[in-house]
Amino acid sequence: MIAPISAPGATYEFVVVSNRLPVDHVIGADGESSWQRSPGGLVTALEPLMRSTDGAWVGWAGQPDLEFEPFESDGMSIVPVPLTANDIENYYEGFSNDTLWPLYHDVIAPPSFYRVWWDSYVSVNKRFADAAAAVSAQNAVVWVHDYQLQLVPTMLRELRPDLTIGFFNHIPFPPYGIYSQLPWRRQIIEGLFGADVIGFQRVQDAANFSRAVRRLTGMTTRNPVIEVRAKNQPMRRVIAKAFPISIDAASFEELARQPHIQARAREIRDGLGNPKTVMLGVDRLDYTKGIGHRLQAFGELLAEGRLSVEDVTLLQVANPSRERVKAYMDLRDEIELTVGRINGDFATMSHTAISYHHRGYPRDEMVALYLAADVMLVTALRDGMNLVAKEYVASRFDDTGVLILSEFAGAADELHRAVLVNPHDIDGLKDAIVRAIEMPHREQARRMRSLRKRVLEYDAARWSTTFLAALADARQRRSTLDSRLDPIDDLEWTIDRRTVNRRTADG
Ligand code: GDG
Repeated sequence: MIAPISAPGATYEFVVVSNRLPVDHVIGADGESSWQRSPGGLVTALEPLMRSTDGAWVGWAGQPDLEFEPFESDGMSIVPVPLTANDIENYYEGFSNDTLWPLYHDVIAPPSFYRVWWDSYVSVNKRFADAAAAVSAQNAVVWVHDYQLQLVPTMLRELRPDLTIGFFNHIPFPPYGIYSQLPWRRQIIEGLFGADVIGFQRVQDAANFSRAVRRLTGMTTRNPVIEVRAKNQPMRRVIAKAFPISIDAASFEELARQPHIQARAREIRDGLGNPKTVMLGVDRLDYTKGIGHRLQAFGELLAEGRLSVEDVTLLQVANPSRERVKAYMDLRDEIELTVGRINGDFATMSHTAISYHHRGYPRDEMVALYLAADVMLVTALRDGMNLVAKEYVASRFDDTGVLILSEFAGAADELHRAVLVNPHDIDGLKDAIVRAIEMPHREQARRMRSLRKRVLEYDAARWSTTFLAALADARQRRSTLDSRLDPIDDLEWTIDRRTVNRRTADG
């Protein structure tokens, strides 16, 4: 249900800031415009909290050159930030998706560095910071999300020193040797410093960040605290720590238990000619996901006769993504050429090798796919977390199925009982696939039980509660500390270890 906000100029105790809103503005074929929920994991994790705390969500509505007034949607206040077509080209497709994304994912694709993109990133981040400042109540908690908005924390703190600010990075933070390529490497670090708590997916990401802090600002860090003192300023503590994101696991299990979804899973298998084994890949069509490596391994196994299309089908869902960015257009061509070749070489009149689908599906269908799959292939070359791996596990309520998981996905830190692979090692990947296909049921069940325990315990609610508890802690500390932050260029960052120890001892 959508209604205009009753009180213009309203402010909120809890504000979430992300590039995209949890609702998309869509214009239908008839020219009529409407708002559609985009039920991502983040919305699911934060929705109950937004409702109970009188929260607002600040973000872009997904359409260029349109301005909207704030409105209410299903008990949430929505505060749209307008972006022009130019902003989208430079801030979003350019700096976010063609500079930061490849740089933060181990330069799997070469990042482009254009000053005009950076300028746009700065000005759009300022617009988000201004919008968040305008709707935040006195002493509110603001939670900023992801790599598109890394300058917002400090911009916001300069506008509103009273706020408690959290930042969560959904993608990896790269090792210093890679991060240091960024011409604006110092500005980004300084942009993040306005936050009280900076969350990462993996312990390694937080460590990479702390190292970049030491190298670029000369500060000493004491895990997880970066306690800094600017010249003539009181001490300020920033926490940089891993808070691995998760899914609403119970809702996946609930869907998986529904008879009509189970019937649909059987129908999917029938449609594939009922092979002994269905393997599944579900990814945004992105070069970080290692789809090509997976296809190569499968193609070689068929060529060597270790697998046959009568027995095994690979079902690959490739959700369209960033289709205006050149690297993504090239990737699509490459993947579809490979799929075509493998099918051309190995499919029979009755059995296809790869059932390939370049589109997105409703959530029910996703769960039916998870249920239909004996083996789930997650072969990311680098991934912040990979929620698909967790969704597969949450859906397998009968403890069957095998998850093959790249050690370069954040999920590998938690899902130890998956069959872990290095996707660059094609021979190793091939052996893992064969092992998964042949895995006895007892071993599958042993592994799946352990995976499910982890995913059901550490779900999205636990993730957001843990992060917000760390923020509440920071807020408590801030009430006793003056936390004004001057423009960082004027600062001489120093650390006084004796003061760190004293404060820790004093609690
Ligand atoms: C970024 C980071 C991190 C996919 N296709 C369909 C569909 N999906 C859903 C999946 C899953 C989500 O999209 C994808 O999440 P991932 O984690 O796998 O990957 P990214 O999109 O790259 O996400 C990643 C994540 O942020 C969260 O912090 O884990 O590392 O890169 O939930 O189910 N959903 C539906 N239809 C589809 O066709 N309904």
